[in-house]
Amino acid sequence: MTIGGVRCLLTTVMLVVTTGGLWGAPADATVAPAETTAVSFASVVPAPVLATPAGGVTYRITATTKIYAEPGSTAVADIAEQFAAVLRRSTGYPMPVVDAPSATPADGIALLLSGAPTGIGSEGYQLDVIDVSIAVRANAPAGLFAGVQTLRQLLPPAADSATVQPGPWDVAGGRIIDQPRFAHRGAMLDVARHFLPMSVVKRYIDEIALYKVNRLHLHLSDDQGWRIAVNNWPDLAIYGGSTEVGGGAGGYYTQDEFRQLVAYAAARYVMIVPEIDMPGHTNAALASYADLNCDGVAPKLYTGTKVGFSSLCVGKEITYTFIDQVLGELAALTTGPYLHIGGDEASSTTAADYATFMNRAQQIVAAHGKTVVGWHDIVNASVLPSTVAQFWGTTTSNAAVATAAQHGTKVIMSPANHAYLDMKYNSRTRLGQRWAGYIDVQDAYGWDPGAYLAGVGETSVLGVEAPLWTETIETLADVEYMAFPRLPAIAELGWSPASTHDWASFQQRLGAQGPRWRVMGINYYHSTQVSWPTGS
Ligand code: TNX
Repeated sequence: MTIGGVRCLLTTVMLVVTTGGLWGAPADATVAPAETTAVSFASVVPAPVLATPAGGVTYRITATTKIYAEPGSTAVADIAEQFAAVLRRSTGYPMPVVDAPSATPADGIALLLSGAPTGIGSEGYQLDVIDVSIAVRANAPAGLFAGVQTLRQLLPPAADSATVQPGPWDVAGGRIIDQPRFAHRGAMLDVARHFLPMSVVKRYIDEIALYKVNRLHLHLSDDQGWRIAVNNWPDLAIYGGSTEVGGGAGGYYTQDEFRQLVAYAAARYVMIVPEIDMPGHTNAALASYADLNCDGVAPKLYTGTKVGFSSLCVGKEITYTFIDQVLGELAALTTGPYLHIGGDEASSTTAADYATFMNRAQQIVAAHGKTVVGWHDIVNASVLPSTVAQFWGTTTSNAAVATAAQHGTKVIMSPANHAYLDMKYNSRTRLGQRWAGYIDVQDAYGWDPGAYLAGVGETSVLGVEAPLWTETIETLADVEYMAFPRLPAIAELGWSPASTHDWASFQQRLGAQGPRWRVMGINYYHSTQVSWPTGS
């Protein structure tokens, strides 16, 4: 793929943006030249399977442009409305969403569930930009959503502004045919160490969806806090959720709020994977209910950052009543197939107790009709055939994980020294930790999920995930600073064919995202490894 430069259309015009709200840029931001220029067809992240620019062809969105949606599909109408909402804010145009006619529309932007190659599956899409129209075609709504994310990147970055901009709104012509390499392209937010409010989680969902990330794993409990209301065990949230690292006020999601998050994510083709970490990382639960402790004595709430000191009481029957009720309520709240039961760093649980506990916990998840995900330590128990192991190690070989993979266990790849968004970029990074090493963008990008862990080949890999642990992370700005630009690197490893892997190309394409992030008010880290356009 060749990387085209951007054409400067409005180099002399500086526009003042005054924005606020979800996508708001800082009030004093000015739109720099790079934000008002046409975007090269070859600056898409993640890299598409096949991109064929049509030189000299341009489609222009105008005040009369319509969005045509596949008739009879509320899912497609919803995708069209979301796209229209983005464009209405920045263009000021009405952008009506109407039913597509039976023949291919001769104008406007069409989102169609017909005419896509069958081989691209349910998340693939075909995007055709010609001088008079744009068509996104897919076999299922998820593919149309992915295609629209690509189309958003082909628009001038100012199209993501929260206030009306002058345009013009040109899209370079050509064809993209695209589909994901892996089914699981995840991000993880630890809302336990520091509680993150609904608004932050929603904004992060918006941001990850732009890069075709389709899973948000929420780490809902840990030693420092319990973040989801459980009707049968109300003190978990009320007391166990009442603090966080550093002793702040903490917080928790009500069940209604959690359902809202699940629906908000689903509308952006992101599946929520909730985690209740066990048998370790459970001080907040143990502090909330004395009966859960082997000695019947509740420990104090904990606001430090140590790991590995707590354990549920493996020998007590109430432990299993507890996890059955907690996981039962969580299963009912979650539309996706997965419940993550943690299982990492259980250093206060004996190996035998760990296996006993994790075996029973897996059966309980199965009884609630869900599939288990666990941190890769779970392979030390007897994994169910469907159990998914999430690798978080820092080595390229792990005998137990390889043996499990040979027996059919699927693995999510989150190697801490490449995929952990809470690691510092370098010694000068204020936020984050360094136990897995410094991770600048090239380290985040420089590995192959399908050939990384010895004995765990492409077909054993369900996908990738970028966890953001929050011992040092407190605000949306902190989350964004650590996730951008590394999250898009992990997203590309999950989506793009291995054959597109190329640092020189990637860092150029990543740089092209900078002006858009600036317009959107994303607080990203300006890594010196990336060529950011002037003004971003
Ligand atoms: C290890 S990795 C953890 C978390 C910490 C993280 C900090 C894993 C499964 N557990 O408990 O938050 O390191 O980087």
